Amino acid sequence: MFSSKEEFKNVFLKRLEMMYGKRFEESTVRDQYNTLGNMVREYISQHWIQTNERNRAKKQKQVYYLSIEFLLGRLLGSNLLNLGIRDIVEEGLRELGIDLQEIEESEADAGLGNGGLGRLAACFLDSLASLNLPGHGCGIRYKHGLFDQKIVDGYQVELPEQWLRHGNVWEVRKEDLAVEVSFWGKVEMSHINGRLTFRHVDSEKVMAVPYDMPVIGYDTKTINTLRLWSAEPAKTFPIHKSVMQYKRETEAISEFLYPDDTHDEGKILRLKQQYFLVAASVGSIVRAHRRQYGHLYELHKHVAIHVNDTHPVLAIPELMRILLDEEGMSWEDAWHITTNTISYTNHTTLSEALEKWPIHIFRPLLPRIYMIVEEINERFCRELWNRYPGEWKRIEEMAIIAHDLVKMAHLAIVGSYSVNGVAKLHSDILKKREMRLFHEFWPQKFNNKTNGITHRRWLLKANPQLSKLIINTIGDKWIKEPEKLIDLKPYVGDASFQQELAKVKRQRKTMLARRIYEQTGVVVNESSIFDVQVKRLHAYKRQLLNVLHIMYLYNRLKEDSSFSIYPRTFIFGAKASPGYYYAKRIIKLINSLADKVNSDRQTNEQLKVIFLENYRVSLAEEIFPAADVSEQISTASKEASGTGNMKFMMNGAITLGTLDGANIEILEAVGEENIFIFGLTAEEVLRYYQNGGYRSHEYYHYDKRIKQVVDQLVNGFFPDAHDHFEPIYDSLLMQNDEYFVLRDFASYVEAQERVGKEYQQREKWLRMSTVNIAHSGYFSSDRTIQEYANGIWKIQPIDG
Ligand code: 26V
Repeated sequence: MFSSKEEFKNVFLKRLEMMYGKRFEESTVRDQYNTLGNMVREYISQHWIQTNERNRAKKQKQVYYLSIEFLLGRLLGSNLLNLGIRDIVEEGLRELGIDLQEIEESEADAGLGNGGLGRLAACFLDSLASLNLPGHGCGIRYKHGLFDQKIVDGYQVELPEQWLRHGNVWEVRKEDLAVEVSFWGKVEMSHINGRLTFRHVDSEKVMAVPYDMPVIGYDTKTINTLRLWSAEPAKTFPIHKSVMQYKRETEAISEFLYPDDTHDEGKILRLKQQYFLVAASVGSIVRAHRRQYGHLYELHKHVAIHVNDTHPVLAIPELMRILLDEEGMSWEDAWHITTNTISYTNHTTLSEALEKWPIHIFRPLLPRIYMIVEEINERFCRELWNRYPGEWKRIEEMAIIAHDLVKMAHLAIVGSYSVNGVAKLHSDILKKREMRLFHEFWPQKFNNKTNGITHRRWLLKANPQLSKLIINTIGDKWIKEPEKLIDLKPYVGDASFQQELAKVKRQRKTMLARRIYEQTGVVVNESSIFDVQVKRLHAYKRQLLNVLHIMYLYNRLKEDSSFSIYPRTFIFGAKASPGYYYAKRIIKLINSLADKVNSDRQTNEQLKVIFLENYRVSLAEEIFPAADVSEQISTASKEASGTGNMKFMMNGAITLGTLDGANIEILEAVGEENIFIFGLTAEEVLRYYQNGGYRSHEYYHYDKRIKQVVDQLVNGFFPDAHDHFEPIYDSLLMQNDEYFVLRDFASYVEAQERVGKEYQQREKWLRMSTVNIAHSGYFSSDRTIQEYANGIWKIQPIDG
């Protein structure tokens, strides 16, 4: 686009005047942002076209990653970075008196996801393009992403998110590629030329209009596509409904992202969203394939469709429907193609998150799809019967449809050629427990792909200070090959490297402290330990354990004058699902504790508690680089992987965690002297669940520290909360503490004491921090995506 900053400035000024009809001096930050965005779009357009042309010409296998969520965050900064023009742009703008950072911060986060699952999808897109792999995302263009969180009097209040308010420079509406999606109606059967045929009639049509966004790889010519579908009224309106009602119901499909990441609410609109995504995506994939190859018999050789969790799993019956009803294939041929095209990732074993749709919702909304699911189920059960004659119980447990419910995970396993978990422990639990019977039946389908994160956003972009230090120390090869970060290993004990590392961390802590002051008015001690827990609020993630420990520290500081600690700043960020009342009470608890602790002159030199509102991707980019301690304290076996743990590690924070999810693999990578592990193992937890034997009140009675903090939830210690924390108290004692908070308390306190001690051994701590950074390359999503490409999708990079 421009090889020098002079050239950039000229083009920028001219473009700004052309777009806005005003001089640069009168332009707003938004004008400048849009100008820059448009320049980038224009710059990449040729490469985008060429990538698509090359894909067609070379007939290379393509992968389509179907996901109900893509949590992208801001795009200007990462696009400039991946194009390698960020420095020129920054300098050029500086000479014009503009701060690039200010322009970047004016961009709204594309927050089309809840948390881990959606952010993983976004990291995967970045890695696919950066590895030159032909892989595209398919999702929904929600008008409103995950709600904005405000904290009012310590309580969470949700506001509708409005990322499209000022338009979206990164998208291209492609009306000509719209796809019609059918709901409701009935299925007519008839015999044509001796073949039973099915017609879906009297249906209500919805138009799915694609908005394409370019996915720009780092230092490659590859530009992949993220296709987001928007729901609009179709050309033919239904006759039995008012125009207004039809329009409202249609547009509702892509209006809101569901703000829940566990409870399957069984809402009809959610099933509509799922089928809408699937029908539009599979429809456009198949149409493109048919145009190029003339038939669909070899679809699986040219296309891989990946379903991210069970939400897009209707891709299986939808593809079957097309092959059977539109292409006239036999069931056997259609099934062969489908089950060699679709692969599936499981992201959780929490039973409340496993999707099950009641037949009375499913069948009327999607009558033909339901028939196909029924047929898949019948054939599958017959196969089971042949293999396990007489084993009714087993067959009932494995069936796709049972007790008037359609089990989406079962459909996913039966209709795909690969099923993977997202960390070793999680995949083992799937094989040995959650999906044991399926693993017995199809052992070869199951595999593990440990999650990763894009080091380009989470290190290179989020932490330019640390990136620069790493480049000055070992060069820049790690940007393309993240595992080269291991070259830092010789510097773990290097005094001057340590000094620089400490300086970088301090600088980032100062920056975060400024943000904390802006948002909360609280001044934090920049040389205190920044101890951070940022993630969705969930009982199993145990923010409560963190809180109870802080209460314990506070009590000791108040009561025992000989007790002192190295100063700590506990930082939280978390959104609670609007209907998850327990989680909302924990948010109030954190804020009540913050008020109490931060205003106590006796302790607030040593202890501060901060709740940062509206945790999201852009805020995360400020938090990870400033963290000293990474809290990963879920009940073992519950957190499938975690990916925040990897972002912290890559930025030099030390994990304080349970033996859960990918924490275990972080431990294996860094060694036990470079991580703080505590608590029950997954096996111990699962044994308790199976055999009983845990009585939380024993821990309450025998450990004075526990009794004191638990009592403080209800004894007036938090005067502004009245009886608001009673359900938390009850969960710990009356409901026997389902997540083993009290069981792990002592072990957690002890691990926290080690953290405090070792932090003061500066040289040792910096050594640990360096070891963590050095070993973080394995957790780049480049490694993960390479494993998917080789092991599951069988795709090759696009050359030249
Ligand atoms: C489930 C549901 C259920 C219905 C309401 C809407 C909704 C939205 C999302 C989900 C999926 C929850 C599963 C999930 O996010 N799992 C997380 O996936 C991460 C990436 O693999 C992993 O690191 C986390 O440990 C895991 O909790």
